[in-house]
Amino acid sequence: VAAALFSEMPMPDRCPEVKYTGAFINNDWHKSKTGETFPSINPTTEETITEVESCGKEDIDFAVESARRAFKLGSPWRRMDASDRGRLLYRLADLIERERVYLASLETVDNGKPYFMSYNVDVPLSVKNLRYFAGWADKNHGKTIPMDGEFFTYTRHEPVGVCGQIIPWNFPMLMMAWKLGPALATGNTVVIKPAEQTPLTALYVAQLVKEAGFPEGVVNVVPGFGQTGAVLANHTDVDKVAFTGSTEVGKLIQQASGNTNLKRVTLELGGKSPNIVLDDCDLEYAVETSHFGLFFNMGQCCCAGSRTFVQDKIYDEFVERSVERTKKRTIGDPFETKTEQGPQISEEHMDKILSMIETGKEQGAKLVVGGSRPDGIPGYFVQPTVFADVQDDMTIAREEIFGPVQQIIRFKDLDEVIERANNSDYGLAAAVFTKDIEKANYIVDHLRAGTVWVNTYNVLTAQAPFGGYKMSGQGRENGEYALSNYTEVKCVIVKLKQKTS
Ligand code: TXE
Repeated sequence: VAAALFSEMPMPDRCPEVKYTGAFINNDWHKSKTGETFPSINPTTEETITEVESCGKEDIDFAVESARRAFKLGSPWRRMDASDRGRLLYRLADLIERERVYLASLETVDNGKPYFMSYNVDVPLSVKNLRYFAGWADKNHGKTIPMDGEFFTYTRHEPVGVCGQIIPWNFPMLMMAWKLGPALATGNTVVIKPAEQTPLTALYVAQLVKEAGFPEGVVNVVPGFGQTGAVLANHTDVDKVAFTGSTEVGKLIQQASGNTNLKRVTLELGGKSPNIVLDDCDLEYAVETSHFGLFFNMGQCCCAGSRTFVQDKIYDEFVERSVERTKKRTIGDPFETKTEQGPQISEEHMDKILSMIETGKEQGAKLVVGGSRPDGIPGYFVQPTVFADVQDDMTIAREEIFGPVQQIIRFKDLDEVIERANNSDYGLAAAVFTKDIEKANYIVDHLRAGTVWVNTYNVLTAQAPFGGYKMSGQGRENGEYALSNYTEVKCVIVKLKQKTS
């Protein structure tokens, strides 16, 4: 498959011109009222790509006012047929597809992820997500209810209102699509704050929103730091906040809601996902898929399989083969098609990963490959790293590293591994590798995680729900389940003279 994709992939634009760096409010570009800018840095070269407007409270107020106006009863957006909302989303998807090479190139420059992935994963999955939710726009209907008494009762699925959407840097475009799709399909208006590390594709997509024909104020994109997100989370005229990011900030978002207007909150937070490899698995496949499950996107995935539990009998061979595979992992210029791993998102994040590696060594885990920055190249790179003999209570087995660092942990039997896998504050994803369907079902049923993969990993599509148990979040994104995060249910009860069955 990879070879086929390579041959069809057009050449990237290694220096994509950056066209939009302002705040997109009311379908227009604005300078920040703070008068400040911040640099967006290319993590491969450590150079500044461009300066971006750094928005503050006044800018958020302006964006929220615009979104509120667009949501007013009688506005073009509120009067629009649901099928036309869908049509606009389809058009936005088409425009993103038209700009596929440019957007994939810009994502790679701003984020550092391999162009092969931006082009074949991030951009097409964003397009598919918007198309999936476009299809829902005129299908998310209420019910009529056979209520006791002389009444005609029905429900309406109404939009929640003005939605603040705060997104991270690991999949900048895709996270924007995950947020925009269900919100717009169900008739909300949005104010999006992209991550400060990766604002550029979100700003370009904002211009495409305008070109697609969305009315003024329906989508607003406001670049800025965490404090700007905090203003949105605390804003009393925002009806809902959807957040993807750290568990630490997720708690602040929840508190902000409680301290202000009890706005609706959905959260997609961190994870420490168990990947359980049984001794009857297809070993070669399990090694390769577990490698992918951890190292994909430089390990910067909330659902990364960052606790690889391997059964006793195959443990040593699994470690040996994982080390061999990891040594072959190609790292370097993300525009080279052979590159599997680009740089981490920032210097700060690289330092955090390196310090976690030190903690792993200090606490007695066995470093079997990698462990430092590669020599002789600029950029925030971390060598692909594997730890063996990891114990459950070690920091590297408990806390999210969010980097290319695999922890391989030994276990003996099923009940033991289930208990250890569930012994975590997180519950985002999990996986099991086995040829025995009974064992697979048993493990699946006992794991406390929002997604469980069987003999696969990192399979995420627009149609299937995604979200966390426990401290990994609240609510579900994607699939039909996402719609309820963006709708209020209104129950209408009409007095009848006489009911008829
Ligand atoms: O996340 P933050 P950071 C995890 C991962 C990573 C760690 C820290 O473990 O190492 O979080 O990453 C905005 N109010 N994930 O510091 O700070 C911020 O501007 C409102 C998991 O980058 O949570 C950005 O837009 N918003 C994850 C977004 O929140 C605030 C993806 C995420 O940043 C804010 C990223 C505040 N007080 C990191 N402070 C996943 N679940 O996929 C920051 N922000």
